[in-house]
Parts: sequence; structure tokens; C-alpha cells
Amino acid sequence: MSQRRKFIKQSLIGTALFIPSISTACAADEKQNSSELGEMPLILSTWNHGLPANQAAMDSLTAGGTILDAVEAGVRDTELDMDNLSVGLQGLPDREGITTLDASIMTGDGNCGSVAFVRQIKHPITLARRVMEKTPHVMLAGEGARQFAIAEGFPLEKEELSPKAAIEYEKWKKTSQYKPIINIENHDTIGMIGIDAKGNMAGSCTTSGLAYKMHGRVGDSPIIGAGLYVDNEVGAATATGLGETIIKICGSFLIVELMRQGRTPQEACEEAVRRLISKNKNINDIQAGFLAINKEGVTGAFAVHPGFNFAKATQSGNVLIDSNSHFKP
Ligand code: SD4
Repeated sequence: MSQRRKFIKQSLIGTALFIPSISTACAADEKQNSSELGEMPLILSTWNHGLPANQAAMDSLTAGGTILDAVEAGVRDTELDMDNLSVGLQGLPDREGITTLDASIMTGDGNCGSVAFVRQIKHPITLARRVMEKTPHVMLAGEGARQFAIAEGFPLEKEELSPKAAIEYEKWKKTSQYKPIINIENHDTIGMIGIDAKGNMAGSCTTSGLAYKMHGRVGDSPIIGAGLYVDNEVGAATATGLGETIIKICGSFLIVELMRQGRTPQEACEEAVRRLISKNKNINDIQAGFLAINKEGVTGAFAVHPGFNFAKATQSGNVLIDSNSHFKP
């Protein structure tokens, strides 16, 4: 288990919104859905970088932002995290050594925007929001997304790998393993879903995608219904892991629809993982994890393999929780 996967034993003590608290990571078998988790506002996000991202989201709410502002602000924090090799321009590149980014954003009333295969943009989540708010479209990709960004005044960043990504890419080139298999510890996308005190929801998802992917490959994160889905009438879901497997089952949409039919967020996440396992061979090499919230603010999380964790923030604190998984440690 990498350093970054270690439990964080103490919450990031926050700003005005948080009651300072010592928050321990819950053991995998600890109940993730107790009624105390129905507290709102609530922000849920993938992996341990979710802790500072949640904090940024909560800060945005405290400052009077909407839940949409919050989920954008939250993942913008991760897009700047130089330690994260799966989000933002510092992420690991594709096989050609080019970093391309995917992102999506969605509100509980069904509005959404996304960008895919975009280069040189520091905050693809903000570009996704701009697509949602300023175009008649949902998704822009590649050069078109970059042209739209330029027209909207986004600065184009220099196209060069971060020092860490450059080292990793040089190592990878020695073997040039072209198999798009995600190591079960090698993913750090941030998916964030949130609900405000009035029950309005929004979600965001941003990634540099699978390391050493084929040039042009797009994962689940910018695909509405795969990496992210939000519906105020039911709940929200987001995903991380090998995107191809998540796209094949429309993972986030599936979870929201299962909740619509009466499943709890936990049951819905578990069913999505079962579905994913049933549709994919080589499951030993595949990690995928899901997060869900229903409109009562009850949460769920489940993964294929152990090792997936997520951050949950309410006014009581911001904690890292180990997800349960189909396969046991
Ligand atoms: C993708 N789902 O592009 C993303 C990868 C991921 O952390 O989750 N990385 O397939």
C-alpha cells in the first residue's frame, strides 16, 4: 500500500464550518451508513486527497457558494495537487508522453457539462462547468474543447510533464507495457458528490485518466452516467477505477436508478460492483469503486478490491473512511 493510501488519523481541522474533531478512519467493516451520516450539508469524495478537497468544498459553502460552486471548488484543489499523478496537468501522460484531461460536472436538476481529451488546461472542471453554462452542448472534446477554452479566456499552460510524471514516464518507457490494465493501487481520480442543507445536490469528477493510455482514450470520468450522475429526486453517485469497466455498466447512472427503485446507497453501490464483476474478465487486475448519497444524506461506498477509501465531510468533521469491497483483504 502506498504512502498516499495510509489512513489519515486526524481530520483536517477546518474553518468556521467545521467543529474541530479528531476523526479516525473507519475500519472496513464499520458501518458506513449509520443514520448519523444523514447530516447535511454533506460532501463525499474519492481517495485521501478527498480530505483537502472536501475542506475546499465546505469552505465554498461557508462563503455562501451553492452546492455546484462547492463541488467545483473542491476538485479544483486536487487539480493543483502536485503529488497527485492522476488528476490535473501534473498527471501521468499517455503513451506519447502527452497529458490529456477528462472532467464532468452535474447539478441535481439534470444540468451537466464535460470535457474530454483536453490539453493544456489547468482546471478542466471549470471548463466543464463553462460548457454546461455557456454552450448548447453537454460535452466538448480535444481540440474543440481547447478552442472553447481559449475563447473563454482560459490560459493555455505550457505542455510539459511535471517532474514526478516525467520520472515515472521515463521508467515506464523502459518496458512500454501497452496493456491498459490499471494496477489496483494506481488510480487517484477525484469524484465528488455533495448535498446542501436544503437537499440540492451536485457532483464533479476530474482526472488525467489511465496512465499510459492510448492517445485519444477517454475514460468514464467525463461521461455523464458513467463517472458521475446526480438527480435531486433520488441521489448522486460517482466512480473511480478502470474507466472502461465503469462505462460498460453505466455505473453512476445504474446506482442512482437502483436507489430510485428503493435500494439504499450501500446496496446500490454493491449491486453496481457485482454487475461490473459479472461483465469483466481479469477481475484480479481491475479496481473500481463507487460512492453514493441519497436525498436523505445517507451514504454508500463499495469497491471491487480492498484499498479504496473516501472522504466524508459534514459540519461535524472531515474523515477518511475505508470502503468495503467485494474481494476481502
Ligand atoms: C479513468 N476512472 O480514466 C479513470 C481513472 C481513475 O483514478 O479513476 N483514476 O478510467
